[in-house]
Amino acid sequence: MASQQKVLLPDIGDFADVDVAEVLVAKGQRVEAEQSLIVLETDKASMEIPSPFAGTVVEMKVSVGDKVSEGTLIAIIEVEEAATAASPPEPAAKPAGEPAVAPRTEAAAPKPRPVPETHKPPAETPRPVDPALLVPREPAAARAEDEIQPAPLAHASPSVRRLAREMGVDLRLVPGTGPKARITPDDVRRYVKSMIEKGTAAGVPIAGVSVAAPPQIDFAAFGPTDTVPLHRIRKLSAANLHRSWVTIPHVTQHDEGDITDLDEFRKQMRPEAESRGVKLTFLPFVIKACTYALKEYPQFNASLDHTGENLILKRYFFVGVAVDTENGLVVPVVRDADRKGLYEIAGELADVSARARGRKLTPGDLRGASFSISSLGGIGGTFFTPIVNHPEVAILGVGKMSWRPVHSDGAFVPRLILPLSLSYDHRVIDGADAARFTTRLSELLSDLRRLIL
Ligand code: CAO
Repeated sequence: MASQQKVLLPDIGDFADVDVAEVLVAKGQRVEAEQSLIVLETDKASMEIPSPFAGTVVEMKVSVGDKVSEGTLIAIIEVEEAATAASPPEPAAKPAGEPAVAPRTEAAAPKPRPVPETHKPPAETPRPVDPALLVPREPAAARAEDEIQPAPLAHASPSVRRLAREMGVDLRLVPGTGPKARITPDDVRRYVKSMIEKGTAAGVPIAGVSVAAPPQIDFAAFGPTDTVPLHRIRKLSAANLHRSWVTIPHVTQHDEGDITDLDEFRKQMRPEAESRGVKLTFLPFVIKACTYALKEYPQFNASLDHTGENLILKRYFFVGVAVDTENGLVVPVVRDADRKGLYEIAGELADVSARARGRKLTPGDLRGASFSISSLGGIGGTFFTPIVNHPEVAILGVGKMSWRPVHSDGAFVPRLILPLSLSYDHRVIDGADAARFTTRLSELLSDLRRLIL
């Protein structure tokens, strides 16, 4: 005679509403006692919940994404008469505090073992687990893959499941080459390699794209806090910055420009600039020098097309300038900067930054940049790593100039040095080109006469 037994979630310590990360068995499947049924994940740990007895799964009552707590009905298992008359597996002699539910390590994973034939299993008695022994959480696996019809379940050991999670692989998509199509570690690695060869550039979701949700933390538990809603501008720029950060392999090339002569010239021109109603800061010079360098190195004034297979070189030079406002960062654009003089650029810069701070920019002011500059020099600091403003492929960061002793003709002389940090998309720009670009930029800033050559 067979009877149907409920499997309830045992005591899992101080956790409640825990996410079901994986369901390891399916309706109709034969399970052994202590065979893992589901995997739970909290922000600190993941754990497998084993079956208290052998039998056939009548129904799984939870699915991936459900939240469960102690006592939640997980599954109904049909147990043979002999098995129902058996006791739950007696814990073997083990040190105090060892969890009845094994942590997710291969060594400690629950091994299936026959159920002794003397007592009825306390099917509805949750068993305790020591949360201190739960292993740290692993990143959740990448899920969506459309092109292959996934098998309903993957046969794999806990260590292979762990490897798959670390690599962001959905095991249901991995063909198993072990006995009874069991998935081996090499199968997982082979699958990742084949996905990379297929071209992650084409958008195959793989490690790194799927990330764990941030944990909800009650900071008030540590001390007083204030909650300030993010301004719409900050939320918009946050989304763009995040996309750039995760999709563009960034490298930053640092360099310096000797702007002693440039600064001398700027001071000389200041009265004339003021008579024209503009303030001549360093930035117009940097913008102008960049347009020259961009013409010589067109791959910096470019975008990858949507296929990721073509580089679009732009023959217009629209320079985006990051402007710090009280509500967040905006990047208005100085159009055709290569065709404008320093005064005109200075005037436009003052205009767009004033309108940015007064929230008077139009969408057209923010569109079309082919290269960007982020200048923190007026505030302070030396080098930093600006984030490329997608779909551009490079951005120049400008730090605060300072007087430095520079060795020249056998003596140290004071020179005014401007820190430059060029971040670029390494998919389309090589480090050697970046070094050439910043070297050229530095030359142009050091000797403005080169701009008219
Ligand atoms: N080194 C030293 N001093 C500098 C300098 C540098 N690299 N760059 C500018 N300065 C000086 C200017 O000469 C000016 O000094 P005076 O008033 O004595 O002439 C002062 O700093 C302020 O300049 P400014 O900021 O008004 O003008 P700007 O043309 O240099 O910059 C703008 C304009 C809009 C870029 C700037 O105001 C700004 O918003 N910068 C912040 C950008 C930002 O937040 N980037 C970060 C993006 S990533 O989060």
